[in-house]
Amino acid sequence: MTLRIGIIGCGAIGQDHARRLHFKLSGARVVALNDINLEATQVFSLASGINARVYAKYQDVILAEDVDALLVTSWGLAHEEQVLACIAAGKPVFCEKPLATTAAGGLRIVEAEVKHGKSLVQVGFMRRFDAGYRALKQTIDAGTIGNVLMAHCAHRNPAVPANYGGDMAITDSHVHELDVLRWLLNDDYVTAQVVQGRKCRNAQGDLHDPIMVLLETSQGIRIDTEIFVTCRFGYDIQCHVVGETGVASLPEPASVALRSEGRQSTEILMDWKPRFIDSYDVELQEWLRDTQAGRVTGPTAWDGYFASATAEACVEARHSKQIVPIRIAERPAFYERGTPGSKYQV
Ligand code: NAI
Ligand code: ISE
Repeated sequence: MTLRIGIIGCGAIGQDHARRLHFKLSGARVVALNDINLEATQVFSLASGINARVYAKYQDVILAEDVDALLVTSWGLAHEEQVLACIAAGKPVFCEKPLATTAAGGLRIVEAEVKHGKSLVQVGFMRRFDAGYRALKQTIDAGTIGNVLMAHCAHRNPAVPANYGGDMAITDSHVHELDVLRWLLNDDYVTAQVVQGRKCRNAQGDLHDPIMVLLETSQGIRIDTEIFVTCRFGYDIQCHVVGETGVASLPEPASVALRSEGRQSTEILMDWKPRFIDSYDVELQEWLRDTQAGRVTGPTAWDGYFASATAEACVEARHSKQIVPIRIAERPAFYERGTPGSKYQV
C-alpha cells in the first residue's frame, strides 16, 4: 500500500523530506502541500517534479480525503496547533522537532492523543535512527560497560544564523541530546543546570557561546554537554558514556584516513545534513512502515513533551544560574509497555 502524504511547512527540511518520501523511500507519494509562502510552494511542487496540489490553508491538507498521513515541518511555534488538528482528524502525523515550544503545549498534545485512544504522533528526533547511536545503545543495553555512571557530550556547529538567540542553543540544538540521551540511558532527568564561561568572539548579540548543560538522571547519572555553535571548525557531535567497567563512545562518521603533504587527517563534516542524512532516511522509512501497520515505534508525543519540558527547565536554569528541578507530569499508561497502540506494541 502506498501512503498518500500531505506536508505542512515547505521550507528547508519540509522540501528535503518531500523529495525523500516521494522519490527515495518506498511506500509513499506526496499529494498535498501547504506553506504560508504559497507562491514558493507552488514553484517547489512543479520544479521538484512532485506535482502535488498546493493548499492555502493547512486545515484543508489535513482534511483532504486522499491524504492518509501528515508531516508537520513548519516553524516550531506552529507545530502544536497543527499536530492537534491532525489528531482531531484521526490522521497519523510526523512532526519535526520541537513537538511544541512549551511543556504545556507538549502536554496538550499528549492529552489529545490519549483521549483519541490510538497512537498517531511521532516526533522527528532522528538521532535514534543513526547507526552510530543505535550501536552505542546496543553496547550499553548489553551491559558491556556495566552500570552507566556519567556521559560527556558535545554539540558543535560551525556557525548559526543571525536570528539564533541564546536560548536556541538549548531549544533548537541541545534538544536533540535531551531526547537521545534519555533513550540511550533508559532514564529520565531530574535536574538541570547551565554554566557559561568565557564567551567566544564569534558569538553575536545575546548568544553566549559556548555553554555547558549539566543534567542529573533519576538513577544519579551525571551528564555534561558542551553546546558550542560558533566553533567554525565543523559540525561535531560527541557522546562518551562512562560505565563501571569501560567507556563507550559514539562512532565518528566514516571518513577516509588521509596521509598527505606531511599530515595524517580525516575530514570533519561542516553541516548536520550529511551527518544525519542516513538517519532521516531510516527515520521516515520506519515511520512509513509503522504508519501502514497503525503503530508508532519512534519517539512518541510523550518523548516530545519530555524534551520540551526539559528544554524549558534548561532555559530557566540558563537565566537563573540555579540548579532547576525538572517537573514532569505523570506518564499516562497509554505510553507504557504493553498498552494497546503504544510504541511497545510491535
Ligand atoms: P524553514 O524556515 O526553512 O522552513 C519552515 C517553513 O514553514 C517555511 O517555508 C515557512 O514559510 C513555513 N511556515 C511557517 N509557519 C507556518 C504555518 N503556520 N503554516 C504553514 N507553513 C508555515 O525551517 P526549517 O529549517 O525547514 O525547519 C522547520 C522545522 O524543522 C523546525 O521546527 C526545525 O527545528 C526543524 N528542523 C529539524 C531538523 C532535524 O535535524 N531534525 C533540522 C532542521 C530543522
Ligand atoms: C538544527 O535545527 C537541527 O535540528 C540540527 O539537527 C542541529 O544539530 C542543529 O544544531 C540545529 O540548529
